[in-house]
Amino acid sequence: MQNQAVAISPRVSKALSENRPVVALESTIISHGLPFPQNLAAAKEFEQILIDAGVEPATIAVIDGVPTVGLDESQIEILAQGDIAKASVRDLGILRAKGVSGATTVAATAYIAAKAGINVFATGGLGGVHREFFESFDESADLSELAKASIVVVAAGVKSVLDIAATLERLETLSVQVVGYQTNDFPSFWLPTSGYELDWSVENANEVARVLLGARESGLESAVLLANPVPAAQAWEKQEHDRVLEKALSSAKQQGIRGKAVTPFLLEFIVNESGGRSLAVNLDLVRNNIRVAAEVAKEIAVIDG
Ligand code: PSU
Ligand code: MN
Repeated sequence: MQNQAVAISPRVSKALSENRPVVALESTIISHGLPFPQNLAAAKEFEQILIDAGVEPATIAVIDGVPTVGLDESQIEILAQGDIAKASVRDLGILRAKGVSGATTVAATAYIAAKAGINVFATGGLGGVHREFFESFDESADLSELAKASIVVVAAGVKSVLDIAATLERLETLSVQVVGYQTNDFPSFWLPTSGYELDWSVENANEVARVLLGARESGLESAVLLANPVPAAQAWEKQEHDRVLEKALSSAKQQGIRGKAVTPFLLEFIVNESGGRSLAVNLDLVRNNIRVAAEVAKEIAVIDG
């Protein structure tokens, strides 16, 4: 495996070579986005949802310096213990030089998955432009990397701890193709809506597949961000959501949290302050995104197979 740009597990490699559907999953959500031990159970469950749908799961992380596509159980356990670097694209060379492991963000996962030839990637929420950007200059590398990865990313929009309007503007500037899944209202993670209207929506997985292939036929190299709202029955209650988010933001400010620590801090604070309610919604929306991603991957395999 040495000197290999990306190490692909035999299962994923076989599925890809046989043109069977594969869905990539990120690992920062496991190490920094969900609390232990729920994260370990969730990581295994996420893969199982894909297996049950007849799709090969490809959880992605950097293992001992090597970007790895398709993890085994012991590697997933290491991620879930949490004592691992959060890795974006800029960290890949450093991790490789040092031979250390890292959990990949949406940015790094999309980058690696696209290199491996995977067409679909499911996550929870995308990083974005933080509020008070003009003081912090904090914009997630998720946005600029999606400009360069030809892959469908299924996500429940972005959290309203971010500046949603600014995030959508940046996605436009970066030519990331944003489409709502059966909606024209961009979802805001725990809530199915944000009030920000999207230009385009798609009705089914087949249409999503054709959007990705249409983009490639047009010579586009950017991602398709499929904005998939959490079902209304599973969403967080708006009033409680607003209260907890307000508190999380002021707490981050008070404690001077900066850089890549911001997103994990907010997520952990919100889980605790909501008494676990936000976590339940978070898990439901990821499950929902994975199910949709599985359907999209199957449609691409049929059309492109
Ligand atoms: N949003 C979530 N859960 C997460 C993340 C974002 O609802 O776990 C993670 C993803 O891995 C995403 C990363 O790529 O945080 C973004 O971090 P930053 O804002 O530091 O770029
Ligand atoms: Mn940031």
